[in-house]
Amino acid sequence: IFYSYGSSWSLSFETPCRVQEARGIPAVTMATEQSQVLELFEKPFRGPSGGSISFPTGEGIGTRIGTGARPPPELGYATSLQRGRVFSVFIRAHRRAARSLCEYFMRARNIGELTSLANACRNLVNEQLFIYCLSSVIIRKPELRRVRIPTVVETFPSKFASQEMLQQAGNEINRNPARTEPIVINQEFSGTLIKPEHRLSYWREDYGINSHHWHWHLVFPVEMDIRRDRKGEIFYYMHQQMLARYDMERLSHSLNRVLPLTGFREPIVDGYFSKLTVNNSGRAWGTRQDNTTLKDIRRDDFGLGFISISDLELYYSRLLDAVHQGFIQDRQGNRIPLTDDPPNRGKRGIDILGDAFEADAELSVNYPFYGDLHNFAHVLISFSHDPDFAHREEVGAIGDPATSMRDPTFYRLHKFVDEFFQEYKLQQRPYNNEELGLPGVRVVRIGVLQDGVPNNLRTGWNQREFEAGRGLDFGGSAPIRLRFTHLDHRPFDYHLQIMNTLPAEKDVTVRIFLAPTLDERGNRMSFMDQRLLWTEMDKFVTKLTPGENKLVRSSRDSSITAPPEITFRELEAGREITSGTQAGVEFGQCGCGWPRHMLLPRGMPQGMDFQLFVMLTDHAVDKVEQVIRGRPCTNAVSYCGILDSKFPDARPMGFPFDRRNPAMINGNVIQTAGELAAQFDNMVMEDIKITFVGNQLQRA
Ligand code: CUO
Repeated sequence: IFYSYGSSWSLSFETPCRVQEARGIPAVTMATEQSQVLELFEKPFRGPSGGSISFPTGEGIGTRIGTGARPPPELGYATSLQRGRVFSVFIRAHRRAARSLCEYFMRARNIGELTSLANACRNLVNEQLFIYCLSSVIIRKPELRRVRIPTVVETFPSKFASQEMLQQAGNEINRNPARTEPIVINQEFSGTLIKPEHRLSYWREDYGINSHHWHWHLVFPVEMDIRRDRKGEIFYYMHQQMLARYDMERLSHSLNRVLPLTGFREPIVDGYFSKLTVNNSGRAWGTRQDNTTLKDIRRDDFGLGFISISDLELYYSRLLDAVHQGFIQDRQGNRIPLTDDPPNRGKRGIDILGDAFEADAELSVNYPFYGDLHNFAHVLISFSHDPDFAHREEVGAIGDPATSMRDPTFYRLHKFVDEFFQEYKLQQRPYNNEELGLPGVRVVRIGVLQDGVPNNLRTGWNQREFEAGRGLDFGGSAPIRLRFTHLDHRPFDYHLQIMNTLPAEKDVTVRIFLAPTLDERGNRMSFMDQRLLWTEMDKFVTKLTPGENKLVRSSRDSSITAPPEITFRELEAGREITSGTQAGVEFGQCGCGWPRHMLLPRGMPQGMDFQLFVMLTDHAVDKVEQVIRGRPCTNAVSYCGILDSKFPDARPMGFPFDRRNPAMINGNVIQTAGELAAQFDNMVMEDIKITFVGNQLQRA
């Protein structure tokens, strides 16, 4: 079959149970399977003797604590991680353990077998590793596609709510075990506003973006023998887009765009104190003071040998050489050209560089030479407070994808990573008229409409509750509900008026971007200055009839967002999909995707100027022929791809803003995005405002 970015007009909603029943699988079987899975995910820290947690002995890796029983050999390295400690995909020894455990789970042919395998090892392996591999296998295996994974916010509430909050809740339950009404605690953030950076705490500590990042790294794992189409490129693009969104948010607070780390020898300006615990025993994440200097590390408790800053500098220098020389060398010394215009749709340079920089030892062209730069950088920063385990301190929050986006330094690190990719991108030729244009198709007008108001979008605070008790060891029958305050907006529609002057129908890809109009100084931006602020809002395919076409597209159908997190309670009640455009379980989400409530930047109370950029391209050029296998996970395609299938847009990710602008078009000098749009009928820009109304946002 042929698949591409979906059009919301052609798909209807169908409940999962109906889909399954139609295939002869009774709903009751599904419910039983789902409840078996929920049982595996509930209270992951409950120990072999009803909740005990093992404390580190100082040896960590290689030390097995728990039942005393010898682990079965088929678990391989899976038991090499201590229980009660952090599991991090940024650490190679942990990835090796994950691969063993995932391979062990992959033998399951159905939910019953998975449950048996899981119950046989759950007291022998690290709790976070256990949940990671269960989640990974449930997403990957076609035989398990009928069940859903509950939100990681409820499985590991200690990664999303402060120890103080959870402790208060526990105390309340202890005081009154018969309590039936929920305990509601309003969220507090980790810092105070005395530090201007903390104006962004609500954004960095949002449960949705952190959950997305956890899922993203679950779906695009490193060294797990899983092949994902354009993985290196999507690593670059998804993180670049998160930075663009962060910068939009910063400008909404009159803060400058984030600055990159300038190397590994300068003090790290921003500290971070997460207030979170890594498990229910109160073991805290490592913290970092402002202006901490990085040091060489040796953390045998994490299976990390000696990692020096010089190693990272060497890797960086070699990678930069590759960019500047225009080729990268494999282990046999072959020179592989780096270009984003490879012949015969070969692997793009950005994809090769992404694999080498992240890095993935199995995908990097030369892992021993180009190293493990990005992962090591996470590791080095996450151990900067205790590089040699002298203080027996735990890894910092930047060492785990579920918590790393809380730390302001995450963005400086990833800005450093992105500057490398941009160094490469700016060496690519600009797009030409043929690539940018679409003769015969004209975008006449675009705009947005929210609650009947044109081109002025409102954002404000909303709240969402989760049951923390699902992931905690304490508490009786009373639900421990946590109420998170988060940014949100009312849904809105894009309205597009398009003229197709061709004599026939035309399939087009509609690309919608948003960027702030003004820079930090209040000036309009050049194309090159604004280039990295353009955030993808939506991308979809539609068929234009000859003549005038009026399209209405809902913000809810965005190609970057996922539907709201699914809770234990909702899954128990049989809810699998609340809304969305994809039908049935097999086209359901896998948790990856930017949270819908964070689609818009905050804007300003007095209104902030933004620009919408809409571009139509020829779908005949964009399309990718492919067969969808397994569970496609087609939500948030632009950030998460389609599982086990090709990325459904042949153009470079970020097109057309991933490259420098053409200097001239049709004899006209191009210096701004507006000047570019003015030269092409298939592009248009529109000024809009985003106004932050605080608590006045009506609940959606
Ligand atoms: Cu997602 Cu560094 O890759 O955090």
